[in-house]
Amino acid sequence: DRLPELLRAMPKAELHMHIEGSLEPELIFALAQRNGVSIPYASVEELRKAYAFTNLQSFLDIYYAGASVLLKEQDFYDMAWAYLERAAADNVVHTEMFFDPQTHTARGVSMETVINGLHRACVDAQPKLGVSAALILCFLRHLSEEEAFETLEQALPFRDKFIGVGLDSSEVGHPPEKFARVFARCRELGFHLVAHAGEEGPPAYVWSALDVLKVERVDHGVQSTKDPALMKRLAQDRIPLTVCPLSNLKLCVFPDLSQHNLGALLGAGLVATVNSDDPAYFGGYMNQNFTQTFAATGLSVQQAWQLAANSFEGSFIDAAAKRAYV
Ligand code: ES4
Ligand code: ZN
Repeated sequence: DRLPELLRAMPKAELHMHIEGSLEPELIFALAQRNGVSIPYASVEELRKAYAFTNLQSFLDIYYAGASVLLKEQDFYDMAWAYLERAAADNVVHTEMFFDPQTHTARGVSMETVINGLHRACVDAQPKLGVSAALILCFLRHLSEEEAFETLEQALPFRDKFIGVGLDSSEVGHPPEKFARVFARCRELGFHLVAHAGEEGPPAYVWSALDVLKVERVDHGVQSTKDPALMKRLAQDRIPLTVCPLSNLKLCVFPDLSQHNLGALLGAGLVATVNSDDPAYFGGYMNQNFTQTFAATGLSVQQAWQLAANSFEGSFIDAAAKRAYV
């Protein structure tokens, strides 16, 4: 069976990963030591054992704790570089990385430190790894829209270093429309717009991400299959869904990978893609997401090529470069 080898070898784009979710326990411990930060785990093994989640919130609590070791610009560079090396090993040739500035500015780390460290790794990735890398700033939806506006203000001096904005963190109870005004402002400023919607939340949140926030892409969106009218809209407008199978498995969105609806999304003609989300926490980078999902669901060689083509179609690379891949 040569399908796993094809899945590993095919060039692909990653459109949904949180750079803070690429921090491996070993790097968390190394940075904690380097910065004199104490973390409530005695060892790498003990920390890894805490990676047993029941839902999104149980993961987010540990994810924010892990990010507390990041203080200096070099820490952000080292984290991004470790991910970019893993991405290159999986034949990811383009990646759009989310970052959560509020997780850091709330601890007294400056926006400049965060963005400069991450951006320097992105710049180095093209010549050194053959990976083109871009950044998307995410607002934390459990915080207020006013705090999102303050974050945008702090980031605007560095606007040439990120290509878009997104919306992440605790979904249920924090619908997209809570951020209508700040997304309208980001749209005026010319940023690309994406939002997590329909990960745990209802199809109504996907509708409002599209119609209120006017996002170009929906992150996750797997709950959309519950609403036939929404499926039709996503297919007609070719709105990409950035699906994260191992994340969905680990956060119990699906009881088993064999129950995942990626095949149904592709079958309905949607521009679905495969992504790693928080690879250090969910048990796999890009190629593990592809190989495990294909093994569990029986997707075909043709669907492998479709997913690779979708990843470039859904990306924010310029139109001429896109045509070379799709
Ligand atoms: C996230 Cl899986 C997921 N969902 C929502 N927000 C997030 N931030 C990091 N990973
Ligand atoms: Zn995510």
